[in-house]
Amino acid sequence: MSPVSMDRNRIVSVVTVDNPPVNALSQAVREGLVTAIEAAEADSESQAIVIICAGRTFIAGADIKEFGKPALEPFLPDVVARIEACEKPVIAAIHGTALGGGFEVALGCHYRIALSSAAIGLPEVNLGLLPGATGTQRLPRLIGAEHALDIMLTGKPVRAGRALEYGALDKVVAGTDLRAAAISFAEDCVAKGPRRIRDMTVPEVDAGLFDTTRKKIAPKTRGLISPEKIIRAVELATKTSFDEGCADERELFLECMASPQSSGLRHAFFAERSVAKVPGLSKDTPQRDVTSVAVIGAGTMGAGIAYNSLASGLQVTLLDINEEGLLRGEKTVRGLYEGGVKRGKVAASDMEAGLARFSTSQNYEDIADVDIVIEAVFESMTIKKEVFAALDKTIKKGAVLATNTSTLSIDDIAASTSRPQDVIGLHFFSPAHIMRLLEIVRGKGTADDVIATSLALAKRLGKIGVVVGNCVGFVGNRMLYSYGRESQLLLLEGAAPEYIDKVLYDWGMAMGPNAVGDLAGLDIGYNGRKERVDLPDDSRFYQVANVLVEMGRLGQKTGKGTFLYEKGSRKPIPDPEVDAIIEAEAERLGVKRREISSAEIIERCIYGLVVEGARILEEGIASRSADIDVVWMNGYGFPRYRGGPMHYADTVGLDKVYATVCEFSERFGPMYWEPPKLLKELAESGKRFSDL
Ligand code: T1G
Repeated sequence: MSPVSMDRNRIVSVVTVDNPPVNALSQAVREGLVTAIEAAEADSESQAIVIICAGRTFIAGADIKEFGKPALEPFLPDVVARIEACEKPVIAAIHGTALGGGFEVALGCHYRIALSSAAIGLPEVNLGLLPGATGTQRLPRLIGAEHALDIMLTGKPVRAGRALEYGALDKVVAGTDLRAAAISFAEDCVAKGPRRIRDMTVPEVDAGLFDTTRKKIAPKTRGLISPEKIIRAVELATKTSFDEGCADERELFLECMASPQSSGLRHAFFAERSVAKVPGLSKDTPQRDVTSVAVIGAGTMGAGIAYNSLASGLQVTLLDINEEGLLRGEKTVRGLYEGGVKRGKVAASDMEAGLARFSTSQNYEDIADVDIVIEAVFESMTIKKEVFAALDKTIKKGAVLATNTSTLSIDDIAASTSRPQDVIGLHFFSPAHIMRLLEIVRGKGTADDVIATSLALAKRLGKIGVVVGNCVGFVGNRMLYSYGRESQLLLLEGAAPEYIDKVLYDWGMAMGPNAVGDLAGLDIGYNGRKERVDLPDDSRFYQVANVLVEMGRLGQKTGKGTFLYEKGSRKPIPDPEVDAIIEAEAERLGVKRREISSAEIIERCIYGLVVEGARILEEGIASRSADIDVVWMNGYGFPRYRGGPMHYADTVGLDKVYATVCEFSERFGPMYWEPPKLLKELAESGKRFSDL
């Protein structure tokens, strides 16, 4: 049965697309649209055509699931052209989000009407692509090159009101009966007849616009290829005929589609949606109601979690037994709200409403009735056990008891309560109100409905919740130890801190490992290592960081760590004193120093992640390699266009990765580089992590 149907209401044919969940432009939808337009054109009773969608949104784009497979006719640009060529006026009736190819279909229509709650957008750049169904040629003709470039380069949706101002929409209606409004609008369009964007020319642009735009976006689009191609396509729209411009766009689009970057970004898109489907957890698992939260510990993390929960509409109590600490935490929450209002990100009314739901306390009796507790006290097992024992005595039965620990065992913490089924890890990443990743760590006894409740809470907090198993460091930090271990060893072996950071930054990491350490504070890792029961028997392990911490060089917060920092500046400055410290440590440890290539730095740090990721999969700590990718792209600044460490390894080819890991095992010893069995098996069978 075609996902496209048509009926007629007096002189207006209504074409309805119904292809849940988002009316993506699958082959059947594309074919159905052409068939419907041709039928309406042939219907002598019909004088105008409306294209509308069932479900929650207008067409949200091409069907990304079809990408990477042989393209099937009718191709989308041809569908759009066929709609535009129609002799009768065609009206796009938009609700929800008309995105990508969906908005390009609307641009092929002669007029566009939308609900005031709707939005339009061309987010292809987020997938490493560009609008490939003539959007780069039509939108500049309709609204001018400047706004068109902004919409395509940010990839952000534009709300209906603003789109109307730009001229991207012809009419915006309030209320919800879009069909009736569209039919009536279509009747008004009969006299006007078709208005084709292809017949327009791009309004005059300032000659410097394109180069100014290139300079403006360069810092953010580091390494990405599609933004430049978008600018090129729009530039051509101002210089060539519509058909020539469309031919150029097609070429540029196919170059993007074939790029590893687009493959990485498309993988990221689906991976971030698949994490919510936890193997073995039915999607109908009941959730516990969560309307009130208590956050224990008013430090940076606790205050960030409290603010994030308030901004998500929850009732929040921030609790700390230390009065001064509690006052500081309360001040931080208020400051985050005020900052948001000042930057125009938060409405003053939302701040008032949030603060009205906010309270502080110094005793557990006040939080006895909350639905969930999130503990964010000092990273010490002793303290956490005390807190959970106290919670067990006072918090109502059925409440979720969550810990924000970044590495400690959930099972050990749960053991200090009489209700391990209610205990779970909710590992937020600093700053807690900004970082999208939330590691949801299930203990041996954690109940399914507590996991389901945590996944729903993650979505409500605007986070990507990834369910992981309980081990030292869970998924993210466990892999960070391997990444950091290699970067620390490379220091001893002769690579300067600024060289390691530059190589990995240029490769795509958001920051180099040494700058990250100084930002977070070298003492965090140092104290974490003290709590670890699984440290390798290797005197070189993080030795440089240990020496720096013991000298009081903690990083930015003390003005120096691995790098120096001038007062008020975050810019890392290489410090010859640190070079001398590293050389002395290398000498003491008997480490021979040498010239180290950038390729070796990348392979040792990135394959260090991949090897640990493979072990994590073998142990079932993560259920899918895509989950590991989501963790590292959203918690550790791994470049999205490389799709995460496991997807990256798949694109390199596991046979090549395996061969390098074997070589490293020879050169540096099996302690760290013993190839995981899983990697060997996949490499030898020509498979990928994503095949698991
Ligand atoms: N293709 C296939 N599946 C899609 C899809 C798409 N375009 N968009 C969403 N889905 C699936 C998604 O995987 C999930 O599936 C379900 O729909 C709900 O999505 C030629 C080349 C529309 C704002 O980039 O931004 O057009 O997990 O969880 O939070 O120029 O989905 O349920 O099985 O995100 O309500 C351009 C991508 C494509 C829009 C809805 N369009 N989608 O958000 O739901 S390229 C996009 C979104 C293109 C043309 C080019 C969001 C949403 P499942 P969801 P949501």
